[in-house]
Amino acid sequence: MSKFLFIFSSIFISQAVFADQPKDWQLGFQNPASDGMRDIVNFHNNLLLPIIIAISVFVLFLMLYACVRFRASANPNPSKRTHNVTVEILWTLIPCLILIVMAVPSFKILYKQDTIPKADLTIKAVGYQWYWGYEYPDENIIFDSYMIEEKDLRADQPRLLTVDNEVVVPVNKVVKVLITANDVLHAWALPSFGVKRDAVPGRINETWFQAEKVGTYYGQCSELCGIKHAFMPITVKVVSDEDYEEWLSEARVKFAKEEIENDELKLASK
Ligand SMILES: [Cu+2]
Repeated sequence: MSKFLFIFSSIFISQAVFADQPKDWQLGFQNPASDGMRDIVNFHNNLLLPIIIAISVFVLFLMLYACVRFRASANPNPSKRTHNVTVEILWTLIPCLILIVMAVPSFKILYKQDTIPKADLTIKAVGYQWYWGYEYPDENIIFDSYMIEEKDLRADQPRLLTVDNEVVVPVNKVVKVLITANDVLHAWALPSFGVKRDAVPGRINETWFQAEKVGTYYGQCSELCGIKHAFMPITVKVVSDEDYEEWLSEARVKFAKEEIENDELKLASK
């Protein structure tokens, strides 16, 4: 019963209840942490949901009305009529209008998300079977990001979502994400930022987000990519500018790409 109540209440107060990661018995979206996701959530809550509810209620009413009004005992001689031009025009025209009403704001959101503003920093995400590799091309940083096994989790870390090396980005900055893959199709997805792009071998897709709140955000590979598809999560840590600078200075040493390249050069010159 409590589960039912939770589902029921979460439909109406989902905004307030949910944080930055999926919750048990969650039905709605995660809390938006970017402008793009807020657009999506508003579009869903304020337009799609009312339309869905109105249509469902209307169809239910028609069914109940037909069951009662035309039941055999009350209506022993059914009408033989098969066509009604007015009704046929209406049930074609009204759904068309509903679709147009939905399409206009939907395209607006789509095109807004497709236009990448001037980026403050760029990261590159590469999908592998089965983990994510990240690069900060302007910072000479490269590292891999593996899921942490359940037995190694700390108490505050969510299962199947925590990784060893998180992506770290500063808050309120435009982050451009270049996405590709090295073996099969993957997809880089982060629900709270409203971001989801396919990672395609031999091709670079791009997307962007601007995180509004400091925190840790979780996503998952969203393209079926093999046996461990469910075990290559995405963790993005949004931090203040100072914390980001601090992380950068550590990461430049810990995850330096230069050495790898130098070794390759040395090998090549031999
Ligand atoms: Cu994958």
